[in-house]
Amino acid sequence: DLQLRGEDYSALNSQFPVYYQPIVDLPSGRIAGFEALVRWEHPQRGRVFPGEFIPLAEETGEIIPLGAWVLEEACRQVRQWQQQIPGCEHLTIAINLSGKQFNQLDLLDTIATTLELTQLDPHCVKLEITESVVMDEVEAAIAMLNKMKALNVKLGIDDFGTGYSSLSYLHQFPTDTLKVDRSFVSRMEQGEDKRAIVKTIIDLAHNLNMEVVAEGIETPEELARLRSLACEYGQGYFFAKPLPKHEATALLHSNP
Ligand code: G
Ligand code: G
Ligand code: NA
Ligand code: MN
Repeated sequence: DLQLRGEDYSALNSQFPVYYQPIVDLPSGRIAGFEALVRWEHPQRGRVFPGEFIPLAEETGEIIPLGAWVLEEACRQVRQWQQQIPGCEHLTIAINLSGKQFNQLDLLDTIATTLELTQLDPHCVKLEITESVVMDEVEAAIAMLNKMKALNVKLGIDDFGTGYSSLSYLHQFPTDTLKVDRSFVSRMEQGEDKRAIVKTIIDLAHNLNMEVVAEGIETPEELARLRSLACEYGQGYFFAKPLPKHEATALLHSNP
């Protein structure tokens, strides 16, 4: 019963609000940006989480207009924060792309049009593709990533470590960031061997000139360890859950 029309923005705004989870610069503790995470406020069922409806939207193709909506709404919002809140001039926004979006050449036009419309600096936009999507058809993925890179946006590999990355390909990806999957972060306190995995991923990323975002930071111990491993950015409930836009706005005002 997911029914969407790309042009129906007022319905999209109320039924598919975009939430924002802070991404923190670990050395300074300041908010560097947000990840956009869509929700579905279903008129009958109440709030539905994306883990449930994104796969459905992928199957039906609705992910194309829904994804375009999230991209536009999030870019517009971040541009507004940059302009209206002192110290937020360089705020970034990370946006998830599904496999179906990534495999459509139209995506390039959608990105270019959205950047033009919202006047957001492309360097402030980071598009996240999961490891399993880029590894599905590696050569085609590299070609697409290079076309996206030509639009001057930043690129990130999401959920790193959960798929089957061929290390021989990783250096060919024009990506700026690796996101360490939260399953690795949450296991760090279980022992030295678990910590070694996180350290290895971070060192690998740095050797490939990529920055690292650690997902799912929930405790001060995890935060301290990630700082000591020179991880650049962190995200997780320790800092904040995904927030509706007015709460994210309030947080930015109180966290200069
Ligand atoms: O917020 P939650 O933990 O339920 O999100 C689950 C997953 O849904 C996330 O890992 C993310 O990959 C996916 N997701 C959230 N928002 C979007 C979106 O706008 N587009 C796509 N393609 N996936 C999203
Ligand atoms: O990588 P992906 O796009 O799937 O990750 C985003 C999802 O992770 C979001 O849906 C968000 O709700 C969830 N998330 C973010 N921080 C934490 C955390 O600290 N703990 C847990 N369990 N989930 C988190
Ligand atoms: Na993500
Ligand atoms: Mn992830």
